[in-house]
Amino acid sequence: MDATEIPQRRVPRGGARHFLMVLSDRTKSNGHKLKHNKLHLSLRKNLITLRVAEHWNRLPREVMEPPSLEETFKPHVDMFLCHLLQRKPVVLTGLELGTCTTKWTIDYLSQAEGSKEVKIHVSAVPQMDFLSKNFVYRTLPFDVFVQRAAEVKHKEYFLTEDEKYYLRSVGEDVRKDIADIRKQFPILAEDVHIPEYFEKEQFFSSVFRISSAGLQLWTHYDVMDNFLIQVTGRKRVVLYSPRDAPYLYLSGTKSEVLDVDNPDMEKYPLFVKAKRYECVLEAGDVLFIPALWFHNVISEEFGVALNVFWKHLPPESYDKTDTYGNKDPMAASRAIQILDRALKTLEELPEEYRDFYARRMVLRIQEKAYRNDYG
Ligand SMILES: O=C(O)CCC(=O)C(=O)O
Repeated sequence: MDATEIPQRRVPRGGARHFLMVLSDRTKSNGHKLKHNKLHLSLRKNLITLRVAEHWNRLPREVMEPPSLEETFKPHVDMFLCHLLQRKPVVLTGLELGTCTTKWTIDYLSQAEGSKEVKIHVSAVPQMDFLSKNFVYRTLPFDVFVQRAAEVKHKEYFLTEDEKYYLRSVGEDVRKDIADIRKQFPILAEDVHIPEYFEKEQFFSSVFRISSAGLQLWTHYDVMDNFLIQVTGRKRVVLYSPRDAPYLYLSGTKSEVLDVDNPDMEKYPLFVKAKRYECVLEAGDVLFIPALWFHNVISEEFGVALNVFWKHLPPESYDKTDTYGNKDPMAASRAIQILDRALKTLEELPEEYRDFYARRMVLRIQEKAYRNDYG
């Protein structure tokens, strides 16, 4: 495929221009081409519209008119492919997701999967913090959990009468098994049609998520591509590019900055430099979150979501012990270990020399490993 510029008239005005991009020659020659063509064919079977996560201080986004004719369809598919290949988040609306979007009421969910036990997060505060672990894990029958997550004040509770609940489904054995809604929630799985925008062999996990209104999930990245399918309830997602990692005060895959709306600027002065992208997912919307993009999620309403991770790197790149899709690829972990050894070696030098050679090493890393085409 030749380098293709998205036609200007197809792109929403305002913030969306931020994502306007060109498929470069680099993607043409790196082995994505074949996949892209195959993907293009399977995409054409589906009708999608696109909205683009926009920079927070830009104009309100515009929703594109749903394409109804074949001739208006191709640019939308191309636009999605651009986001996929250029590793940019995008909101897809109007996808065929199955009967879940109409069926999944609180009563239906409770009846469908009954009283099987689920391990959940329970938090006395709306902002859950994985690093300080300000929440507890508890087990409840699924139907009881759903009722509790849907209510604001509880008669029965673990911590406080207005505690919040969150389910992130896991495999049978958390250390070995991967979350797959077809295995853990087989009845509900029947109601979902997962968008077929990747090859079957690339599938990694389908994670069922149910959240109380108001609950906020810490900012983190995952190492695989991901569709966040918002089945019911409204959810706000704030995203940051992997390039802004230096401003996010990372601890592993998570950011220390919990309150992205009112950050402590004394503690996190560089956070202001991170460019914030934001979208609000309505029921039936699907957000494509590319691997390594940081995301912070707040459920504005009680909501049910499914997120589907797939491997876009060769399968051997991933850590085989990773059941969550958030362990760094093998080569990245090895490189970080080597860096740690190099830093240990620098300690053999007096401070003046250590500082000088550390700076030279940074320059070398920048020169050899940084992209210069980051859009
Ligand atoms: O929607 C949520 O509750 C969290 C989503 C998330 O973290 C993800 O899609 O990786």
